[in-house]
Amino acid sequence: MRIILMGPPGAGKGTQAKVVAARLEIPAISTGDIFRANVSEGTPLGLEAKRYMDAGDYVPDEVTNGMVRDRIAESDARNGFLLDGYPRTVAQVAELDSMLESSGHAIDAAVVLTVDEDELVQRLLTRAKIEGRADDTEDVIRKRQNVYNEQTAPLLEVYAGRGLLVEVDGMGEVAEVTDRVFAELDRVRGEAAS
Ligand code: B4P
Repeated sequence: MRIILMGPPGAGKGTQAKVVAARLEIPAISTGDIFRANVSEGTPLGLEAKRYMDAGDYVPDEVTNGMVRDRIAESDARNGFLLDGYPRTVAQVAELDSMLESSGHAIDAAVVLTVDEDELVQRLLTRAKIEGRADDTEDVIRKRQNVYNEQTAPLLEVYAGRGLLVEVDGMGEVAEVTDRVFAELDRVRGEAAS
């Protein structure tokens, strides 16, 4: 399967992506994780990305698109992949469409995790205490929520219009959310097979 996992910061994309992808035996491709790995290795990409991430802004599309294009061309992504946190802008949707078109593939589902705003902020503040991420301070969390609402929330309409949007309640225990994601993916697979 080729799946997009969407949702506001703190919705649990990264958390669910790992479990879902492992069970489906496809790679979870997290743009946030790739950026953070580059930041900690001090690569030129990491230095560029860090400026934006620390401020709660999105990394420019040109940088992000090239990185995803290279990653999904790798052999482990040939039979499917789960994109965690990409696309996040209208321009990224267009770029992903072109990547898929050139390989003759299509997205099976765009899963969006929905979580109350208070719970989102609480999760990120808790993560800040545990992981100390530079973009998990209260000001930057708010900035990221705004950037999501302005730039990424409109993408839900795009995928709904294509009949690919699957909404999953992201509140509750991690395992419960995973079960809900699989219930929806099973339904999508069932519909595709019939
Ligand atoms: P991401 O790494 O994607 O991070 P995120 O949106 O903050 O978090 P996510 O939703 O994955 O939450 P998580 O599972 O960790 O992006 C970081 C930055 O990278 C962006 O701000 C941007 O600058 C840049 N970036 C990434 N992709 C980009 C793109 N395509 N274009 C441009 N820039 C891009 O969960 C959060 C916390 O909640 C964790 O501590 C977790 O343990 C906890 N949690 C998860 N599920 C829970 C549950 N059910 N109950 C309780 N807690 C839960």
